[in-house]
Amino acid sequence: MQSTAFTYGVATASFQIEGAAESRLACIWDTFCATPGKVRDGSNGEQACEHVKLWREDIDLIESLGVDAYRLSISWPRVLHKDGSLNTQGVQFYIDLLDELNRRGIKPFVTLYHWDLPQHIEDNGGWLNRETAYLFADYADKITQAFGDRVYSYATFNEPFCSSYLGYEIGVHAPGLAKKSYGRQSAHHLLLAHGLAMKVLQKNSPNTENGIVLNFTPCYSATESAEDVQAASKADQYFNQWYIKPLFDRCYPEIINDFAPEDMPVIEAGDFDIIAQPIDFLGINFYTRAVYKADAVTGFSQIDMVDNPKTDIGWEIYPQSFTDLLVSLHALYPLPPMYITENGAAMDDKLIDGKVDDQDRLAYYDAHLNAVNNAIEQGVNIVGYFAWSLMDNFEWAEGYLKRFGIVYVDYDTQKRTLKSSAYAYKDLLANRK
Ligand code: GCO
Repeated sequence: MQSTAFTYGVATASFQIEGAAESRLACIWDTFCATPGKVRDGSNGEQACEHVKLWREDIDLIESLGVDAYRLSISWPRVLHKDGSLNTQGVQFYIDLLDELNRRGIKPFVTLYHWDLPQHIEDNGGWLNRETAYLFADYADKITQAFGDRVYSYATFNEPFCSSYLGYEIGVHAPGLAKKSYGRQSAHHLLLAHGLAMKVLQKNSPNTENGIVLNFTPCYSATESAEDVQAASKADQYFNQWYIKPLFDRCYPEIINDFAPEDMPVIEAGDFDIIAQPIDFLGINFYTRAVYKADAVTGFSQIDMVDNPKTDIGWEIYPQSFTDLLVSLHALYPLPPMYITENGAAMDDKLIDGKVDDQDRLAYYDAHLNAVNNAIEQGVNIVGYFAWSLMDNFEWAEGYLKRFGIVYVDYDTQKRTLKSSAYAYKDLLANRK
């Protein structure tokens, strides 16, 4: 796998690092953070890593790692005004950043939507409103024209599962709504928005690699019993296949046939033809797996693998499931080249004498890079890998309590410190053949 053609990078997202909330519109995560009890440490994204202020130093940091690429996201509320016109100051921030990345030979991988929906659009129904899909396509149109040829790759969405299921179905992410039909309807509109925006990208930016980023939590059955095997399959359809199957097969998985009428999303004629636009790449985000058993009420329920190793956020460490996932997707769909757009671990880091010796995270990366390599050896077309994350940042409902960075951030001083995992990544990249 260590051929020079393989792209290695680090990833971040706008709301999680930027700060400078005063120079953009409010988004759904500002509102969610301001709602008591939603974010564990009661924090918000107002300062975060102060990346808008410190971006030049952050690019130095990225360059010092020797990566080929940097995956970032654009804050929709920073680049458009309420009337949909471009906010030139916000756009200029990204243009300067993109120019600097290009000047240093670091390929910009740009995600258009990493969860920070402008609040005024949410006030009009957000992703439950079909109109939002068209507003997204308009945003994609304007921003791609403004960026010109500065971008190497565009992803329409990051993890529509999280936006729809976590945000609109169980309410643990912004906007915090909780109803099954909301989850399914928002998912449909996010996928529709993806398809509409892909058409825009193909027109405005035919020379970039254009695609989407999906997250997968492979589902295993607790036992070999037929009931548990079926439960795992249903969970997989609901949490994973729901977001990829429409892209290739123009339909939702068969579990939709189990739905009560009131849970069914409204799907208009022709929607699947819009959704199933050809993509140049598929981005895969992977962190962990889940194990299910049959449940008489819900069909499937997740069980805790109590005895297995876990990261600081409680996610089981099971690298084999990463290989299994990649191999299974390859078997199920006619996939374009894939990038691992996120992989990483939250660990309980300690800054001691100016050092963070995160051997646990380093071992996670080692095992998961091996898992990717094993998939490549089995014929899966994986062309790049991005560590999540460049630096510690705002971890959504966990606030600043969970650290995913390969670089440590002291939020009081904004000092960045490379962890052992960052040095190891740097060595890996420096010693490529
Ligand atoms: C994700 C998000 C990241 C998270 C990471 C760890 O795509 O889920 O891209 O924003 O920080 O996954 O939870």
